[in-house]
Amino acid sequence: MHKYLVVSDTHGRDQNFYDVLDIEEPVDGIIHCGDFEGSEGKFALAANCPVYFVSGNNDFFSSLNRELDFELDGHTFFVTHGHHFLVSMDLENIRSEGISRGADIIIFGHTHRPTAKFVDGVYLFNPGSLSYPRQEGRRPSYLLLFIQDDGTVEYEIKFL
Ligand SMILES: [Mn+2]
Repeated sequence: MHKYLVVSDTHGRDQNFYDVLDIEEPVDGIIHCGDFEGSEGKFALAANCPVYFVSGNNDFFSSLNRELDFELDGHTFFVTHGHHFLVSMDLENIRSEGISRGADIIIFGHTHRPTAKFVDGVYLFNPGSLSYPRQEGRRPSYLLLFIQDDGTVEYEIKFL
């Protein structure tokens, strides 16, 4: 079983990221869906595992990719911040883009609201924001992704 930490939208307010690392390590990978505002290098250094980081709409000078496609544990991932796919409106654009890339796990941020959906064989995950949550109750949120040895996906949205 592999455990992945999924976070987003830290916006330069970084302590919650380090707190979550303390709580959740060891993890097999960290996915950050963008809007670091300058902390991506520090986060990569703090991680003791592979990192999958993309830039967000507030990462103006970042050299990170805006999108990542990769394979992990028999699944095809598509990770992007989401603003180019208007994820604040609905998830159809990002879903169809991910499917066209062969992804079955699509991960994004930007809305600062945690989401987890599984529709027609495709997962859509948004960990929410660790720094500026906007959902009801406004607790900083993140997502854990567990992939079993047989490929089974499990997940948990957690709050600080
Ligand atoms: Mn943001």
